[in-house]
Amino acid sequence: MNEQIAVKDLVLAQDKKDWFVADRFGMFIHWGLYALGARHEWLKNREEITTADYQKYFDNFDPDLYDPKEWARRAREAGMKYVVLTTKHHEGFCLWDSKVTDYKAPNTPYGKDLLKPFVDAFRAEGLKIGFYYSLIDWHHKDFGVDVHHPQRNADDAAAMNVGRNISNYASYMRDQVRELLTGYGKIDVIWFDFSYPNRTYRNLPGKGRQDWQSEELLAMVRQLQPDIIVNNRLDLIGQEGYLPDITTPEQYTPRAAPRINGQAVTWEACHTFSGSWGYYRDEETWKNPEQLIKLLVDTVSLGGNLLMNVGPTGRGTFDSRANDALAVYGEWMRLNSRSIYGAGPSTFQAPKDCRLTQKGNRLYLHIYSWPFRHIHIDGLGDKLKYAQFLHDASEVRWLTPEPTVDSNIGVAVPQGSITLELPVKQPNVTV
Ligand code: JFZ
Repeated sequence: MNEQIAVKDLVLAQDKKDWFVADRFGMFIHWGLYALGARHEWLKNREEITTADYQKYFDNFDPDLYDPKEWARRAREAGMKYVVLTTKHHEGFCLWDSKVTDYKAPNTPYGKDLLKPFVDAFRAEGLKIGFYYSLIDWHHKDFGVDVHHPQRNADDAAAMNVGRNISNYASYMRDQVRELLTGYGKIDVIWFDFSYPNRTYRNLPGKGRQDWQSEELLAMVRQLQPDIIVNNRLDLIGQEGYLPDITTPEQYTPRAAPRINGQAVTWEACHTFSGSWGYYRDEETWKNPEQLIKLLVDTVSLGGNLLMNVGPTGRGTFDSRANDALAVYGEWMRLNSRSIYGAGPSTFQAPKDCRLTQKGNRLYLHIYSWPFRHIHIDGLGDKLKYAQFLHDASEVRWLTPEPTVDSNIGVAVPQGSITLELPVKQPNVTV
């Protein structure tokens, strides 16, 4: 490793992230050979499938209905402003025409590169482009059997590592990332996944920054794409002066905005429609419309972005459940996106069963459970100039000071609170 590289010099300036923070909502896409297995993108690991047995997916990969223009249109209509695509997931299969491997889409029955048309289509719809690139690679000959490897339980697991040279793999990754960051114009996000340096299983190790040669990889990324946002999974946290550009909690909405060493950080929650990331035909854990909208609002109210995942099918389509979920976002965002784009956490305290987002001096109240007529908000007394519903711009009136009625006797009403007067019946907010 090049000792000259100081990771603290590889941190992206905050203003380069302004677009990301304002955009708030992106589409994650997990697509690879595992779409054919249609039972989780980790199936090679979960079922301990050998590379020879996994070959059937490569030999049958032919997404004849692939139409990235349709994907891009659906993403834009859902209100998503950027996209992150798995150019290579843990299985090692590459969607683009990489010069350093044969394990790529152009060598399958499909016979063509999938990435260039993807990038063109999403850019044409005005979305920013992100590439997910897996650090884990269960196909590469120099990637040793480790705690997460499909062959971790093989009797000869340790012996299988003889002759494997992880530094060849690190150099292969740099070659591939160089291809990705030089062949497709300006790339806005790169999402490396993932490090597990301290895990062990049956004497098998984990992998982290020494294996990936993370400093060198990151330095190369910065040199090729100076404005690119790099996620936090290179195992560099804790290195002198280093802060990741974004922090990426996964399938988990934190109770408060994440911090590193007490410092607020730019962050992005990633979630799925169905539970798994890759297309999973029989999964029964699809989120309902209310959960979908709340994930977005919860995240933005804590100052984060939401990266919501679709797992396309082996024919290259979004299945109907994914399209329905995207339409839920589209319908909601058409009327409510003002509370999302450019918005963030509020300086005011959200009332019970509510979330607040704020953009400048505009406060957005998201009511999760419709009350009988009254919502009390503290601290707004002399600040509130006008209130309206977002969906139809109809006026909402309020009482200030908050009335002191019999039921309030003995209750301290905070100074400066107001009481919104809502209709008894919740308006249909998606008309
Ligand atoms: C990773 C991938 O394994 C997964 O398939 C998907 O791509 C997701 C977005 O990222 O998921 C992880 C990453 C880290 C852990 C678990 C799942 N971890 O550290 O336990």
